[in-house]
Amino acid sequence: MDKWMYALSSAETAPVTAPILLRGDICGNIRAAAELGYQGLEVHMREDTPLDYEKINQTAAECGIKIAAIVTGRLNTQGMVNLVDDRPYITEAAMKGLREYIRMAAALNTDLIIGWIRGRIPDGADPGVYHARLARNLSAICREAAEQGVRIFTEVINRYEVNIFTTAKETVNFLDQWALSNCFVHLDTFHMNIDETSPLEAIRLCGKRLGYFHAADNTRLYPGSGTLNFNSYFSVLDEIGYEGFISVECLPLPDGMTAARKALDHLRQCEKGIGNNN
Ligand code: LER
Ligand code: MN
Repeated sequence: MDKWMYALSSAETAPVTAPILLRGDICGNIRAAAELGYQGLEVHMREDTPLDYEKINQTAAECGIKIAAIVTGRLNTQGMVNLVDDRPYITEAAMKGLREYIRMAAALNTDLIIGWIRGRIPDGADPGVYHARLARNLSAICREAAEQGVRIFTEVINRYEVNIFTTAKETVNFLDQWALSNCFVHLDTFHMNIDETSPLEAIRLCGKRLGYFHAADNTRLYPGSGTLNFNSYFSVLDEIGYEGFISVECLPLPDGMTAARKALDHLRQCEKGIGNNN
């Protein structure tokens, strides 16, 4: 029996450059995830995707799979909206989209990931203005999500992709300062390896606020392909009593199925070695 539930990233369609392992419809991906030995499926999709909730929930129950989380990034990359924009109609559209995602997550009994949809602070602008705007919008989203039993996970992403929440410390301080109680930190080993002085201390700093965890190796290939020490990550996750998913979000190379298999083999081995490699 695994200590954590393992999930893998999926989307109906995605370019090969995206860290998505399974492509195709959700029910097919649920079956593929189960056959590969995973317990969860992370779904990257638009907020207006038509879904047959009954069929998805039934397929998931039959396969012993849980939808690990819904990722909202496409509302930003395709929908071109965000939570800190200077134009109110842009932030309002982002809020409207996130409310659709909350309804989806509630219907699939899962949680929501907020990453790129946060938006960027314009070069040279006063960060305080954008932080306050983000806090106000995130606070409303967190409250509305909580009313529907959905948690918000905000992902710490490297500085080349975002400029709000690039380290665990910045994120934890923000959640504390604005008392965002239904918002949890989401760490990603690939991003941590770029921007955290000590990834292990970053995990410790999050403690009980850690809600979700992405696993990829240093070049974003599957865990076990590179230099990251997943034994030590797992030892610290165990130390803080982490109970969320370990979700493999890596490049589909040499192909998605092979990467998914190699990732799970490696992570299970590392889980067995907890405490031996700190
Ligand atoms: C999403 O989880 C992520 O890590 C970002 O880099 C977007 O791919
Ligand atoms: Mn990630």
